[in-house]
Amino acid sequence: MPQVAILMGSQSDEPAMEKAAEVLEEFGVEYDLEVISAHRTPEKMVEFVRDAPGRGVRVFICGAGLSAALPGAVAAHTDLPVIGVPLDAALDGLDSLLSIAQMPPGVPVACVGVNNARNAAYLAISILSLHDDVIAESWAAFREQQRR
Ligand code: RP5
Repeated sequence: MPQVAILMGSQSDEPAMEKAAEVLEEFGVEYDLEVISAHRTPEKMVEFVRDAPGRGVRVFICGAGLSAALPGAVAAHTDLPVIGVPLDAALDGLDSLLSIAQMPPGVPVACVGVNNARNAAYLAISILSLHDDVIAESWAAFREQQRR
């Protein structure tokens, strides 16, 4: 069962967002990976987000460039944690960074650095580790390795 859903606004985002998938694979965490756009396929987005918890999804990772509405739009349709990855499609990604970070109070999106899909996956793993002893052990070992 996928515990994480990796969504991206366009096929052109895939090279950057595959990094999140690589990290999840390293930790043995199953994931869905879908191209879904808040602007181009809004109905598909709502359907996917509403069905995701029933399939086991506990955390969303959403990457988008330009106006980068996807993470916020996903957060509008779920109570689960949403991690946004601003992607550099223009303006060095500053447009996406501000769009994703500046959510209204009460509809939070955790925003990682520009193109930093790896950190989004690490954050998802740290969230999952709160209720999964196997993931918690791998996460602690990884952090310890970083310290050494
Ligand atoms: C955003 O527009 C996507 O997330 C992508 O980063 C950017 C460009 O999309 P394409 O024109 O390459 O499909 O919605």
